Amino acid sequence: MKIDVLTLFPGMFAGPLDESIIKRARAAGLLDLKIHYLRDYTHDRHKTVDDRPFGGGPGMLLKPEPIFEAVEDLAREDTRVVLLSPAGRTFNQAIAVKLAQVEHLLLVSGHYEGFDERVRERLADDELSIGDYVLTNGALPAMVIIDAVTRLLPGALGDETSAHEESFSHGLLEYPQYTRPAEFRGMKVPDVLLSGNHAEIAKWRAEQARRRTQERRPDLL
Ligand code: 4FV
Repeated sequence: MKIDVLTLFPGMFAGPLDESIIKRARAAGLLDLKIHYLRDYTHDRHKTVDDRPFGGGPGMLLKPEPIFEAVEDLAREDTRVVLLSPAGRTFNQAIAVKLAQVEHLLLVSGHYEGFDERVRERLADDELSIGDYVLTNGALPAMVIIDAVTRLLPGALGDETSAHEESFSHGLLEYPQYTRPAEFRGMKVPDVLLSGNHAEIAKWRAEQARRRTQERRPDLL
């Protein structure tokens, strides 16, 4: 999979995407990730990417020209151009699964008060928000999406099954899990998990996942 990111803060991407599973996926050629600096698509001495909103109002907006030039430079036929903004549909596991099947993803991360509307109208195939809160810029949302999508790429996770047996994979929250020691500070692991009776264990886990989802996220049911 190829992911290109357009951002005003390329430095923010150094670190989170150079560790663990993402690092291995890049080294194994499962993910071809490139970060692009929006100011590289400007032509004036001040490398201007923003301007005041027509009609007045607080703050600045991202100008259309640098973003159009960047997308026209980086996008191919099969590219899915995704804007990151609080006005987007809320990102979730189902969307991550879909995006993991895309050949080429171009993530456009916002800043200031947002994008000139013509970027949204003409360039965006999709617009995603990682949650109903306002961040300083779209770099973290881009990293969140890259992380959630990359781990779903075949071969990215050591044990493929883990991607199938996790929260949201069946629309439910995950069941409680335990590892050794079987007793810790008087807290015992549920006997059913020590029974070796896999049918009973599966039944218990399904009950627990439903109960936890009912309690914490009835909206998922
Ligand atoms: C955001 C979000 C987000 C809004 C103003 C960047 C900031 C600035 N992006 N999910 N929540 N973006 O808060 O995606 O443009």
